[in-house]
Amino acid sequence: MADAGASLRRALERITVVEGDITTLDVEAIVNAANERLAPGGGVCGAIHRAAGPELARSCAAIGHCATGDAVVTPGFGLKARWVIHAVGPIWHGGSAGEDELLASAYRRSLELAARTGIKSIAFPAISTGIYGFPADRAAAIAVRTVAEALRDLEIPERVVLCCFNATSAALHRHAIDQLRAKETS
Ligand code: AR6
Repeated sequence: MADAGASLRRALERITVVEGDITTLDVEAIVNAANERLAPGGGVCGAIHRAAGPELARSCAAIGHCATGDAVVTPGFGLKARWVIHAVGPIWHGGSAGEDELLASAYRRSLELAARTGIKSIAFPAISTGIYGFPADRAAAIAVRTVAEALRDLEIPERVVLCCFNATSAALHRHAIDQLRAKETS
């Protein structure tokens, strides 16, 4: 068990939390908090589509659909990032409809797809915590644990940025990292 704790702590060192606009980050891929139809929407999705340009919507339309908890990849077009991974998180229905597992799956599938695509650095927004209404503290704990556990098994991405849109969200993610590190050290 000591080895498992040490490898999770090493994985946590590959995760950084930043506060800002994900469309401006200098990473190979950014993750979009998408919907199942892969249609341009509001929130971070709207910002990503605006920054990437209309080719992104055409590329999404050609793929057509992505199930909740899953992810697909397109080029980044006008973005600094070469790739966009479109991950569909769950809509919050109170917590008894498998939301936790579906949110974890959206993060895990994004990282697996990134690894298959050869992506070394990737940034995530706080999936589902805006328009989809997932409680931010609960989502931060799931995001941190899922990313750390997935990185334990993946050589790439080497670096994962959790890009938070405000100070409260950044504090929740930093707290979740501290909690997990403390748990794995004790
Ligand atoms: N950079 C980083 N984070 C951002 C940005 C940005 N530019 N803009 C917003 N956020 P949301 P969801 C944060 O609502 O809850 C769309 O219409 C935001 O503060 O973007 O998964 C899609 O098409 C929040 O913390 O995504 C779907 O239909 C987080 O990003 C639906 O909304 C996620 O908020 C998805 O809803």
